Order: sequence, then C-alpha cells, then structure tokens
Amino acid sequence: MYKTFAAVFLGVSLAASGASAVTIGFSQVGDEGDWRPAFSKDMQEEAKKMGIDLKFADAQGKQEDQLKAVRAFIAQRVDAIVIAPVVVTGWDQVLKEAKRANIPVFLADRDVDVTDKSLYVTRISADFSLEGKLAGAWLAQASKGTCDVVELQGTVGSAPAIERKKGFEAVLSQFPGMKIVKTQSGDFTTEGGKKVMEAFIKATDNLKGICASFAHNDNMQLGAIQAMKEAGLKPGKDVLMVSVDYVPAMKAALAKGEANASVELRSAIGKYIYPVVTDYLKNPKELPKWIVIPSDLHVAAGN
Ligand code: GYE
Repeated sequence: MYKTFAAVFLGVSLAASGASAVTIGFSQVGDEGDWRPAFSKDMQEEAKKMGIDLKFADAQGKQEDQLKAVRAFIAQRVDAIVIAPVVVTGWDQVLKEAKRANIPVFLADRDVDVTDKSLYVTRISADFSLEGKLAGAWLAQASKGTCDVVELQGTVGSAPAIERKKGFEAVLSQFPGMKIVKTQSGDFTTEGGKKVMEAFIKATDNLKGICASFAHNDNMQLGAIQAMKEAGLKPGKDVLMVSVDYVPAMKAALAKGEANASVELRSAIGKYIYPVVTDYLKNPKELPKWIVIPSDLHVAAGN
C-alpha cells in the first residue's frame, strides 16, 4: 500500500516537473577573479535544485561572445534569458531581437545602459554605488577624513567599475582632506591589480604619502598586496586596504592584517534570481526595474 502510494506520488511529481520544466539561457561574463566562478557555480547548482534546464554560456570577458550566446538562446527558443553583461553599452539591438521573439530578458549582477527600459523585465543585483559608499565611509572614519587614495578600477565600462567609483567619490567629496591621487584599471583580475600597483609604487616613490588603496574588487587588491610585499611595504599597516567582494582569499588577508576592510558581494544569488524569472513566466506582470540584493561591510579586527 505504502509502496503504491510512493510510486504514484513519484509519478505525479515527475510528470509535474516535466510539464513545468523551464529552460533558461544564462550568458555569464567569464571567470575573472574568485567571485565570478562562485556565482557561476551557484547558478548551476540552484538550477539543478529547482529543476530548471540551464543553458550556460561563458563569454570569457568578451561582449561579442555574449551577443552570440544571446542570439543562440533566441534561436533555441528558451523560455527566458538571464544576462550578466560585461559592459553597460551595446545592448539595444540584441535585446530588441529577444523582445521580438517574445523571450523575456532578466539582468543579473551587472547593468546595461539602454534608453528603452522595457527591453528587459528587471535587474536583480547588489547596489554597486552603495558598495563604493560603504568603502568610502569606512575609509573616512579610519583615516579621520584625511587620505590620499590610489584606486584600482574594474573593467572599463562595466557597471561595477562605474558605480563603485561614483559611490566612493560621493563620500570623498564630503571630506576636503580626502582625494584619489592615482587611478587605473586592473580589469578585475589579480594579475591586473598587481601590475597596476607596481606602476603606482614606481610613480609615487614607494607609495610615499599614500594612505589607502581602494580596489573595485578583492582580486585586484590581492594582486596589489603581493606587489606591495615584494616592494618591502606592509599592506594593511603602511597603507589602508579596502575593496569589494569578501571572497575567501580576502577573508584570509583580513585575518592576517594585510587588508583592512571588504564589502561583501554575495555570490549565492541564484535563490534570488530564479524565483523572479519563474514567477514571471507563470504570471507575466510588470516588475520594478531593479530588485536589490543587500551588501555587508566586513572589517578586520582592530580596524
Ligand atoms: O565584484 C568582480 C567581478 O560584476 C559586481 O565582477 C561584479 C564584479 C565583482 O569580476 O569581482
């Protein structure tokens, strides 16, 4: 009796999941840094848990690859498309094609800059400008409002590089004693951050007079830490180190006192993204253009 019931129940639930299996095409930026692969893994695991058929495309940091992936998803007639866009520009045409094909598009993580906001349903992501503000506010208190900062920017033209810079500068503008004295892109990678910091070290006679390094992500800051150590400097002591992501390697650097603060960007966000998509597919209705995922500031002991 029990067996029969279990079999029937199993049959019903399989049929139900078969009938409602949703196919989602996800165009991911690439695998730069530690945060991005953690996000990709979460999206794949969460899809499995929810019975979503996920088509995953890694663009390796190239927008042309993303455009191709999105067009392939349209040709395959997926139910929905999720994009984490490399840069903000260049999206109008392909989003129009998706709209014409009646396939709803959702943005995850990074933003796009399109005039017609109806080209996507909503964006689910953290507030990058707030992350920049949190980093700036922490630095303002740690430096008592007087600080010459070197900045390691993320990928040029990407939403997090634009917004984190804006947020950080908004706070600095309130403190006449705080300013960015050098800024350059390290493309969100450890190697990029290391190279940029090496150049800063040369240009400033071993970071003379520099009070802080603000990096748009942890991996660049981890590269900067390496460069500073190789130059005989003490990151976290000679220079205040503040960045964004809070990846495990940065947690270790904070614990060692080689970094001072990091704003957490959550990577396990499939649980926020997929329900928005699947609910919309069941019941398509207008959503706010931005669903915000909270960010947290983590500060090393003694800071
Ligand atoms: O901070 C960085 C990654 O798009 C907000 O991309 C994300 C950023 C993240 O490369 O580590």
